[in-house]
Amino acid sequence: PNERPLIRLAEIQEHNREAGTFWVYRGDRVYDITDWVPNHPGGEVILRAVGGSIEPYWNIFTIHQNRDVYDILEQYFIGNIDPRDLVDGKAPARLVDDPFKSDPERDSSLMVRSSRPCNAETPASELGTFITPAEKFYVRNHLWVPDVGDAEDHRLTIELIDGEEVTYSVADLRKNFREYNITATLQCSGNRRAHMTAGSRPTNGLQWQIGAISTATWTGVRLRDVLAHAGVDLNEPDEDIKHAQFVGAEAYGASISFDKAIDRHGDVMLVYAMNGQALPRDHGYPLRVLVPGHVAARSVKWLNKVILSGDESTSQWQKRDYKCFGPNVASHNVNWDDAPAIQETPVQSAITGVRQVKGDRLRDSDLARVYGLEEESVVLEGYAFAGGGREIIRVDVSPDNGKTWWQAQLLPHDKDVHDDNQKAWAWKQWRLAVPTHALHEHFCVKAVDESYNSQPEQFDAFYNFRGNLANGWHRVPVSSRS
Ligand code: MTE
Ligand code: MO
Repeated sequence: PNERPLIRLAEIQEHNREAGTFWVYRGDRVYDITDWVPNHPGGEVILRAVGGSIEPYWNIFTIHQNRDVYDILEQYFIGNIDPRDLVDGKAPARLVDDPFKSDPERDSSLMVRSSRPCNAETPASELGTFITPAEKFYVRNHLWVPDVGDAEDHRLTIELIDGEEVTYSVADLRKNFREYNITATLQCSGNRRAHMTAGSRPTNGLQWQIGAISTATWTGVRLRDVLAHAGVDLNEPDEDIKHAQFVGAEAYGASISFDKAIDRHGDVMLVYAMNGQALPRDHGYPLRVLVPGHVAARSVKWLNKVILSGDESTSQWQKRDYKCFGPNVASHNVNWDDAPAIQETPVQSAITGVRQVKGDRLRDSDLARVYGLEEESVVLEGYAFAGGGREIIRVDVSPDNGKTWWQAQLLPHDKDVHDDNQKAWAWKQWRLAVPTHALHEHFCVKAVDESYNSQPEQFDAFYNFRGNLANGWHRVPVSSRS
């Protein structure tokens, strides 16, 4: 028997974020979620949905499409929508306030994979320089760019394990802590996903080519220094602290191990500048955490909270999306809790340019001296990178689809940017000239890091349905030279 009342849409709309009680609907069912709001793991972003349908938001925050979440919602059921307000049995989709309307303008040379949210890769022509100009740096936004107003008004809150909070402005960070510059590469876990799809089977996610990776010099203060100031004993920290969670202003969140957060050689930073300029809005203005050597998903932008905790971040980007499973696992049979979140990343490399060079131009070049080349050659260029601060020690290139291999020349830039104690947080640029007669069918590249890790030849054996960490040999047809 349906003893619950029928509720008009207009009444639901009155229980919006200005009201004292918050209602939402899903299908034709209405819920009073007032008591749930303070417990919502994603925080206050839930208030965007109140007074209307929850569904447009669950299509963005897909972690909610899950039995446990449906069950929580059902506890707050208060009635059904009056059939007079239904069209074909459903409430009309309401117009949601456009959260993307204050997104910044972007450089037109970026290769856009999706525009709302903005996901755009660095063009190959810009991947050949060691430092990526900020406006060419790839953009990976899961949601909108939050409008945080002035840097002066922004606050970073550190929540300690006992729940106590300490708050800093960006000016406090600049004034009270030693400033550092770190040159570090950020790589999205989906970089080269399109190659996994092409080399094996379809994968879920943005089909990035080789440009979801870029390098910048970041300026800021060390997270460990700020944590010490906030009251954490770095020598004998509380045993209960296992993770440092990061919360972004638009609702994105992720976490890293507490060990990495306070590692003297981990170089985790709170950064406010990129390549000597204020952080651009797309890259986290006014404050971002930089977690060098980890997948870029952990370098949370628009940072407003650090939580020291016994638990990982509860966000979908920690608990779900950024994990790898065996080739037999698919979205219908995955158990997300079976795999750890991706943190440090494996070895990666790519060919970013292929140029035909005539012998006379080559004769006096350093390449000719290294390789003794006089005849017509093809010059290949690219990048190589490994996570965990592991240095790239070698890049091998094959001009004949993997039969014979040549060693590329590693360009020396990064020697200038880090002192001897610092780990290798930045990619290496490499170059190789190959005589035209040696070419056959496909060029391939693979790199080797200081632990002698390298890259798999094919994609099938490590295919994962989310297409993460796609680092099979990068192959380019010999015919692509220009
Ligand atoms: N931080 C917030 N707040 N929101 C986001 O969507 N995306 C993450 C990470 N930090 C993201 C975020 C992911 S998956 C990547 S790859 C990097 O930011 C991208 O950083 P970039 O846009 O500066 O290149
Ligand atoms: Mo990413």
